[in-house]
Amino acid sequence: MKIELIEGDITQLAVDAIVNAANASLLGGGGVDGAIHRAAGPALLDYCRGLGGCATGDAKLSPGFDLPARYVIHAVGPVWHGGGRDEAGLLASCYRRALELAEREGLESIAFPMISCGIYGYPHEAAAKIAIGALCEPRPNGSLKRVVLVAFSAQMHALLERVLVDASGKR
Ligand code: AR6
Repeated sequence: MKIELIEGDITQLAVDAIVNAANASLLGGGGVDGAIHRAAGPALLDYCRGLGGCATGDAKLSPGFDLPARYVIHAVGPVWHGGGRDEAGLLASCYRRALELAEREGLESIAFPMISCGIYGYPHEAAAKIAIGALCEPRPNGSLKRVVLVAFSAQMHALLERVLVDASGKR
């Protein structure tokens, strides 16, 4: 699977699902979570109240309501505590679980933000390697045809481009 890099606002993307960098309550917050709830409208929060939260490293699906995307997959990334609390395993798990949910629904396109790279403080280069590693894992017979990784700054876009080139050199 080829990963597509985009610099911009994930809430604007007309893909089957956008992934949210949520917290365990699934009741909204700042960063990309706040932007997704604003763009989706209040029905998203009402729906999320019924989901009963989500464990770190896991993900849950909701409709996209007023978003151009049909679904939101709410993934809960780890807070960075220095690396000794299985942050890397939990972060990779978010990407894998979101892909699994998308494929269970038969979705063809999905866009991810850089989970844990804002308020949760994950070091960007380490997170980029984990994200790209997880998104490049083979998924035989999966439905997804388009996997997009969204950078919210030119700096993040340049970092992702570099990590992606390094990763493809190793395959
Ligand atoms: N489109 C794409 N990427 C974005 C957007 C956007 N509109 N807005 C921010 N980013 P963060 P976290 C990038 O902080 O670190 C919330 O309060 C941002 O630049 O949104 O996983 C939740 O409720 C960064 O690279 O998520 C949790 O409590 C990346 O998205 C907590 O923050 C993730 O930054 C989760 O923290």
